[in-house]
Amino acid sequence: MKSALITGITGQDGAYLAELLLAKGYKVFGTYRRTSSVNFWRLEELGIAEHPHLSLVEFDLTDSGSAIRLLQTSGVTEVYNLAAQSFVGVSFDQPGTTAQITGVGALHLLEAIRIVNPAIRFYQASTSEMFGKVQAVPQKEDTPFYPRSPYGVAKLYAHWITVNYRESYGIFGCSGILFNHESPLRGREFVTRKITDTVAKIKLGKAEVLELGNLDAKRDWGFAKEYVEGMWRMLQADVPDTFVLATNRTVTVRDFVALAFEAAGYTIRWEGEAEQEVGIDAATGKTLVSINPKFYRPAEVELLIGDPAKATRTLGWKPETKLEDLCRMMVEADIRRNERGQSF
Ligand code: NDP
Ligand code: GDR
Repeated sequence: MKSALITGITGQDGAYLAELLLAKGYKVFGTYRRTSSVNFWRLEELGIAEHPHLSLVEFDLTDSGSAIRLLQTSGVTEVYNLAAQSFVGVSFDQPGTTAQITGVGALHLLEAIRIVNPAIRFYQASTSEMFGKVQAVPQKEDTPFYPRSPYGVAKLYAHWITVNYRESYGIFGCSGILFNHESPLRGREFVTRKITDTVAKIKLGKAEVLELGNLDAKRDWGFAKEYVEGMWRMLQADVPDTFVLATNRTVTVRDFVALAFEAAGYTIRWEGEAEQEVGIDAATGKTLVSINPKFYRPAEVELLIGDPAKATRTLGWKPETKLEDLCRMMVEADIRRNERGQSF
């Protein structure tokens, strides 16, 4: 039986990857943090929390000794490092913690692999945030990096240390440069889920207005469930490498807002500019969207659009779900959750 370790199994990607690996017959070890309240709602929604081949183990990525013990006791042959302080906005307020978890955390796992069993295959969850300030479009594996947040800088360290351990010690380390990917399991602090959850609340009369920051940012948004398949394919390849996973389509936050309201039966008309911009319900004239500058970031990534051609060519991976369908899936899931009074 193949076995894998997933750090960050309580997050969006961790839950989908666990579901995929369990379906493929893996024994899965998933790490979660010791906190005052448990956070297994995603595993529960997917119906895998009690799976007989799933072991949940307490672990913090900042503790290098436990990384070594974890690999010794679990005996896994694949490690997927998905754990991170993954919210770009928070990384400006907590740059040190972000560096320790999101950056140096990857080193702890690579060192543990080097010490315990250098044949273990390693996946690092890299990000389009490493491209940051636009140097070229579409962005691909050889586009120069220019991160624009402490999160992006930390991820760049984790990316390069993965490449370095591949080249220095022959470790099978893959870096997946994934563009934004969303789903009904996305955390509510990220913009797509904040939008779909608030749209659902407005529809049900539980909220009045959706407050956002920069509506002009453009993102290449795909469906998370398809992206975890790409992670797995990277570790099954003949040679370790770096791959971009993206849809090659970019859309503004403003257009995603309009799509989400449309999925709930509203048509949005935009009026005003910059901080005065509002989104109005075309049927009633009511303001449904407004700008709150507290959601602006000190430095912004304006435009992301990725070219996944290498992953398609080498791994046979390609995105399938259209953004309109993904957005509708998220709005409908949030309407159901809000109707049931669920708050995650
Ligand atoms: P989430 O924020 O949903 O999940 C992050 C996970 O990391 C959670 O399980 C969290 O645990 C865990 N974690 C945080 N800090 C620590 C720590 N100190 N020790 C151990 N675990 C910790 O992220 P996603 O699932 O969306 O993303 C997965 C990975 O992919 C992340 O590394 C992210 O940066 C990266 N990425 C994501 C993209 C996306 O669009 N989703 C795009 C590109 C890269 P807890 O539940 O306890 O907080
Ligand atoms: P991002 O995702 O920073 O791209 O990082 P997020 O959804 O947080 O922001 C996307 C864009 O929307 C703008 N924005 C807002 N964002 C949030 N969160 N809240 C708001 O109210 C708001 N208003 C406008 C942001 O300024 C930004 O331009 C995500 C994370 O999953 C990272 O871990 C991952 O590496 C990258 O995607 C790829």
